[in-house]
Amino acid sequence: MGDVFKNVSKIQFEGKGSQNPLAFKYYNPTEQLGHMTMAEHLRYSVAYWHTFTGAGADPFGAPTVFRPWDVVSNPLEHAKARMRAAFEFLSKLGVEYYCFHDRDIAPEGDSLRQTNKYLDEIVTLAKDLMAETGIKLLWGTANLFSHPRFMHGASTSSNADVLAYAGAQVKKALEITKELGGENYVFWGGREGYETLLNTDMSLETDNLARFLRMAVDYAKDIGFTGQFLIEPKPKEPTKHQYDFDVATVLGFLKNYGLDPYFKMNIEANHATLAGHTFQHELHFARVNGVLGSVDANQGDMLLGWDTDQMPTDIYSATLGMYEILKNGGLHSGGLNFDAKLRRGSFELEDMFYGHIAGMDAFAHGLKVAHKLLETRELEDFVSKRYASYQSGIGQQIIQGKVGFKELEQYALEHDQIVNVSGRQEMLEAILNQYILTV
Ligand code: XLS
Ligand code: NI
Ligand code: NI
Repeated sequence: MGDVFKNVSKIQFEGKGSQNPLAFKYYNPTEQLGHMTMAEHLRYSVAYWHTFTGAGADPFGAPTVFRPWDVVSNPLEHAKARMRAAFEFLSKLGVEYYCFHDRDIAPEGDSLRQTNKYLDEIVTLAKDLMAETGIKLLWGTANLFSHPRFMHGASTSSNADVLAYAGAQVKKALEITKELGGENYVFWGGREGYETLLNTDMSLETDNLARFLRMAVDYAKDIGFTGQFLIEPKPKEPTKHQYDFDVATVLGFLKNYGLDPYFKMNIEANHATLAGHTFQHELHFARVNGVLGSVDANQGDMLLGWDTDQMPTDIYSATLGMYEILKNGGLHSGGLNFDAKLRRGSFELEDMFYGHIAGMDAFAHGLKVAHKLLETRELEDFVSKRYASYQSGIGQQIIQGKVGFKELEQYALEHDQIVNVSGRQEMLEAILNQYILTV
C-alpha cells in the first residue's frame, strides 16, 4: 500500500456534535438499522476515474491537480503508484468498494495486445492490494468513449472495425472484472447516440447495440461471470441524444430486444436531472419495474445543463433516494458509488477526504430518516389510504379485470356525483421536513 496520505489517519465516526472535518457525523458503519448495519445498507464505493485518475482539466483549462504519484513518469509505474495510493485512500476512508473503467487503472499501449498486457500487470497488483485490505470491486466497465477511435460511437459506430474493437475491449474488461471478483458489470454508452440524423442509420445502430449486449451476456455465460449486468442511463452529453436516455427508455429498449432478463439499472442522480427527472423518480420507476440495481451517487447543479458530477451533499435528495432503496429491499449486489469529482479548485489531497465524507454523511443521514419513515409508515399509510377505492366495489372489479367500458358506463350513470379528497402535498412535505430535522 502507499504512504501518500501521511497527514490523515483512519476516518472515525465522532457523531453529530463533532467539529472535526475529518470525521463522520452520521456514518457509523457498525450502527444497526433494522437487520443490517449502516455499512451493509450503504455499500459505499469510490469511482477510480474521478478520484484517482482525474486531474481537474476542463474544456477551458489544464489540470489543476498534481498528486504525489504523478512524479512517476513511466506510464505503467505511474499506474501502479496511483493504485497503491488508491488503496491507502480507500482504507483510510473506510469504504469497502471501488469501481473502475479499464483505462482508468492501466495506460493504453501502442497496440491492443500491449494494452491488455499492461492491464494484466495492474490487475495482478489490484488483486494483491484487495487481498491485503479486504476492499472489493463493486463493478468494472470499459471506457469506450475517450479514445478518438470512438468518434462515431463504439457498438453503435458506423465503422464495423470499431464495433469489433469495442467487443474485444469488453471481452477483456469482463475477464478482469471476473478475476477481481467484481459483483456487477456496467455499460454506460458514452458515445452510443447521435449528433445528427442526417448521417445516422438509427435502426442499424440500435440493433447493433442490442447485438453487442447479447454478445456480452453470452460471453459472461462462457466464462462463468455471474455478476449483475447494469446499464447506466443518461440523456445527453457527450452525444446530443444518447440511446440510453433514461430508465424508461432503456427498459423499453431491453424488452424490445428480449434482453430485459439480463440487465438492471445503475442510476446516476445527475443523469436523472439531465433527463428532466428527479433522482427519486428514476429510482422509483426502476424499483417498481424490478430493475433497480445500483446507484452512482452524485448531484448536478440545477442551473447548469451538463453532468457536473458533484459530491452528493443534498440531504433532501439523499433521503428520498434512500427511501426508494430501502423500499427495494436494498441494493443487493449494487452499491452507492460516488461517481463524483471535486471542483477544479479543490485540488489539495485533503479535499479527497472532505468530499467523500460529505457524501457519506449525507446518505447516512438519509438512510436514518428513510428508515424511520418506513418504521412509522406515515407516508406509506397515506398512499395506501389514498388508493383505498381500489380495494372494494368497482375499484376492486377494475383491478380484477372483471369489467369493461359497458360495466363502467353502467356504474358511472348511477354514481355521477363524484367526491374527491385532498392530495395533501404540503402537509406531507412538512412531515418529511420534520423527520429530516429531527434525525
Ligand atoms: C458518465 C458516467 C460514467 C459511468 C461509467 O457520465 O457517469 O462515469 O458511470 O462509465
Ligand atoms: Ni456514472
Ligand atoms: Ni455521469
